[in-house]
Amino acid sequence: FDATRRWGFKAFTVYNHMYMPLWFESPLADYWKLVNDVTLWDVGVERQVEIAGPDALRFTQLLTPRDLSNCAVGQCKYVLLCDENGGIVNDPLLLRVAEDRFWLSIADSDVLLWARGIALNAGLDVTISEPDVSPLAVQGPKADELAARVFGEGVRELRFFRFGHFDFQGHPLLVARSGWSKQGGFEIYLDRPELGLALWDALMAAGRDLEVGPGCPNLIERIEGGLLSYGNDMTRDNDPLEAGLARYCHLDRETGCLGLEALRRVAAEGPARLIRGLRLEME
Ligand code: THG
Repeated sequence: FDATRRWGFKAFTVYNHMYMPLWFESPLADYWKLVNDVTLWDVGVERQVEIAGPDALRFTQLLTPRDLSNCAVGQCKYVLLCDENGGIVNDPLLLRVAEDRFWLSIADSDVLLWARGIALNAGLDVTISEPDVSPLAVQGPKADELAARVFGEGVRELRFFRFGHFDFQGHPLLVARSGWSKQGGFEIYLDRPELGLALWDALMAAGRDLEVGPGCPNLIERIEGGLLSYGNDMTRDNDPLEAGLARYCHLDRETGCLGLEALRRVAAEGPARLIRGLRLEME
């Protein structure tokens, strides 16, 4: 955050009770830098909600209609969290960091309280917490080159939605091939707050000839890419089927989850409304 201030963000919003930059030069100039070069995003506001313990898989599976049985350690999945009516509570990126430990990298709503509340009466052996882990996204067509310069050539081998650990100044950092743009890139899950400035400065220095610049989730690019923003495009008043996210719901499953009956009803009747993208062809 201090680095983004130093690099001069022009506006910010509040996301998960924290400040998140909205643009640097201008939304349009930032868009072109993201699409042509590479940008660093402080997305530390995407907090991790950690679910750990012997019943971590069973409990996490209770929170989302997406089937997690085939989720390997080292894999990410985009998941919807639903309430008992099928309403979307959040749409985090899930990381299976260990056999019995998941991180939900959350959008803007209070998942820690939601999950801890559900755990009270679930009768499952889990511990739910918020580790101090702050993602830094590296997004844009030159992201592979930049990441390889800082983390080594091995980072290029990461497949989409997979993560590994890569050395930074003697400390292994979790690096995933993911990010909230369609330009490609990585997210570095910084678990050492004291290394934040060093990490930002190292990436900026290594990418000078790549024209690296500061950035943040870009409204123009993510709408063009069809990425939905929780709290803006959809809220708890929408279910995943009407949000066009049915492909992330497995309703024929045997294990129960919150909202399953409601979603099955919507699937049988067909959603009453649909959130759709619209392409305007300009002359
Ligand atoms: N990174 C991290 N946390 C996050 C986001 C992120 N938390 C909030 C928000 N973004 C979660 N929302 C999304 C939405 C879409 C994607 C990622 C996070 C995404 N979707 C791919 C797509 O649509 O092409 C693929 C999804 C899939 O096939 O599973 O990447 O960005 N840490």
